Amino acid sequence: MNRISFYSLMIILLCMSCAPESKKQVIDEDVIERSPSNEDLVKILGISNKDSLSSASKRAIEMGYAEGAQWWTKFRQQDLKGVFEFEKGVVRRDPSAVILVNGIYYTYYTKSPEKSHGFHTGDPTKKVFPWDLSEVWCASSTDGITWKDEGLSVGRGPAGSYDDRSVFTPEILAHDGKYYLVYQVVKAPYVNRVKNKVGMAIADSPLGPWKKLDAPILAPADNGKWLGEEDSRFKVEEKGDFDSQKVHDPCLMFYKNKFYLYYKGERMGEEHTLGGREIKWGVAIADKPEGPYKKSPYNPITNSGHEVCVWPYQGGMSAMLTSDGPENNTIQWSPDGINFEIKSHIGGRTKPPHAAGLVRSLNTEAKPVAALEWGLCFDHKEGWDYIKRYEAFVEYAK
Ligand code: AAL
Repeated sequence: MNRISFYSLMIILLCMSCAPESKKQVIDEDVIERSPSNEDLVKILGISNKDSLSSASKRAIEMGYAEGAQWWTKFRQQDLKGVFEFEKGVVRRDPSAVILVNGIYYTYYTKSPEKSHGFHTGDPTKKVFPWDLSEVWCASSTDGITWKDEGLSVGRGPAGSYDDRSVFTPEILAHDGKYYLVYQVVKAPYVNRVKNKVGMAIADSPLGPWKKLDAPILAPADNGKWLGEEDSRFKVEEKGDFDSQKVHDPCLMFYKNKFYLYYKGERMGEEHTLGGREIKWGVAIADKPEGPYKKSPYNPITNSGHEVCVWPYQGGMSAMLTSDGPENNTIQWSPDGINFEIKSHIGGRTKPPHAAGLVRSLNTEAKPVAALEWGLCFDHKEGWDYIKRYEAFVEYAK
């Protein structure tokens, strides 16, 4: 039963408790036409008395909590071998999707040496975050377990360029014989108030050589206003749009004959709401992979999430939202790549992976969450980020 019919049923149930006898019969017939029946629904949800619905029971009806588990799954994670074996002294994180080319899997990831020191050292050359002073590197594998170092894909630009400080958090799209890497870029100095943009590099082979575009393909909204000169990203006169400071975690998809660049927005003056950090996703769409990208008028397209994770399913787009916001740890689906609805809640014991890099060669149409069968993610150990493998291990509901 879809969400709308659940919602209608809730209204009907509420009306029934106060409807006169003659009207009840009409409503009952209406309910019988929509299955499950009123009585079945109450049983499915384990509600003791249909005439005394608690707030939780009303919400269960409204939100469709009795729907099947076909969008729900658990995850387990394992350490990898080769270049992705845990290594102290090197940051490896935010793996891209995994693409399969001529029988070999390729992934791209953020790599940087040494620990970060935060923003208060007084030395602008010091690394501020684990992803500062980073580059995009490549690894390959034939079995998804042992990964071989394929070296640097995209490095930082020369001093004064838009990506002279850090290039990181890549995603990959293989399309029409070409390879498109999209990634975050930061121009020095890396201060709290720095704006983060998205860059692109293109190659004819997964191993490059990669050619960067002359300018970023996506920038933050320019409608926020900082308050004063102190380097605090929380002090603002105006917060601006959801993506007024940073456009992050780009993920490029070829969809409906266009190029959909999904991304995470971070806002100037970010606050906490009932869901935690104010983090939302947007999408920008172009006719050609190089752009120009136009932000959707429907942005933001999520209320929550962190690293972007999307895959096609039945003509629409699915998404796994983790970490932040009131809808964190949910799997969602939209018929049009824009209007997402919650399909399952995967918090608690399901252990959703961080920064999931999906395997693009999996048959995403096999089941709602078939795209999540295995992939890459990252974790922290002894103060260092390293790349791991995740697997979805629950048999999907029949
Ligand atoms: C990640 C991503 C982006 C952020 C940082 C590195 O998990 O959201 O890439 O900038 O954290």
